[in-house]
Amino acid sequence: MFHRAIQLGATVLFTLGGLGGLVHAQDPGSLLVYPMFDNRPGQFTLFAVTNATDGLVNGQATSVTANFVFVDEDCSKTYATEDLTPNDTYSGFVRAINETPNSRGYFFVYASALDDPDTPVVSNSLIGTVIHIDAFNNASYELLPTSYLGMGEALEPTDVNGDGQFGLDGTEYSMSPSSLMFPMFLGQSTFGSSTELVVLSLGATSGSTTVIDLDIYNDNEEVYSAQHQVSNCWSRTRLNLISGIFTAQFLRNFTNDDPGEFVGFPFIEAGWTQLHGQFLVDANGGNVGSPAILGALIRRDSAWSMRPFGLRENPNGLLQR
Ligand SMILES: [Ca+2]
Repeated sequence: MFHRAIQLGATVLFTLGGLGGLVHAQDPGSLLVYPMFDNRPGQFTLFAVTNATDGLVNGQATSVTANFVFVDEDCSKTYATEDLTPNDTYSGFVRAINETPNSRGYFFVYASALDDPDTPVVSNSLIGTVIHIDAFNNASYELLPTSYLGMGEALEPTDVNGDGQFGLDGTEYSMSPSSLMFPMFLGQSTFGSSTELVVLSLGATSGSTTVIDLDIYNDNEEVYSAQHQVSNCWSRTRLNLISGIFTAQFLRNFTNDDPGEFVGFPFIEAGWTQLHGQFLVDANGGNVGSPAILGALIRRDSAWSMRPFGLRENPNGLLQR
């Protein structure tokens, strides 16, 4: 039996900018970036992608091909496709369509013209989710993808500059968040965190290093700085290995924390954190400032996950097939 997945607060991503300044729940998109899959023994990732279209574009039904690109943590890739008629849903175990053993990382799904993966198109109708089952820790939790809007009219090709890459720059697809804001973390054990940070470095390639700045706040507005490095494309790291600032011992004994909080159980320490991609260096020494990152927090043993808030202000995102 598995615990019920509990999504704390941050399951709804609010977006600003490029959308007339309206604040609303995440829109269906033409490109969904899912934060994690895991094919290791005892790990089971269930996916879903749904073509939630109203069905009519210029009087024609909008069937598209959903193209899966699985990006392993070492940046190697595995591909799968499935045609989606209007209002079709496609779901199952990741390992049924990506048989690479022990592979883990992130994946994305983009809409293309029917049976033509080389022609990504605008079809802002894709919605999806992942449910991950961790049989080792008797846990399961949901991880929602980040939705990117295709820019332009329905079924128009999105690769405006013809470079074969997905520009998350506001001209091909909507932009990425400029920073990731997790509204809460709980103070971690000094001897081994139960909570892990997942980071996706969207522009990374094999051999690259992404340097991420963290602002870590206690529960009383005090802020501390830390840095985290992601090798290759994806990482999942225990918080206490990123910085001792995340530990309950540090927050309780070495900061001016609020003694009345955590409300109802002040022995627990809490804070919040904000991440920003500082730079990315690729294997050839190329350097990108403010690289686009996405992420999630996963608390392994008590089975919850948290996705960040963020404002759509980073035009540096690039995904490669
Ligand atoms: Ca492009």
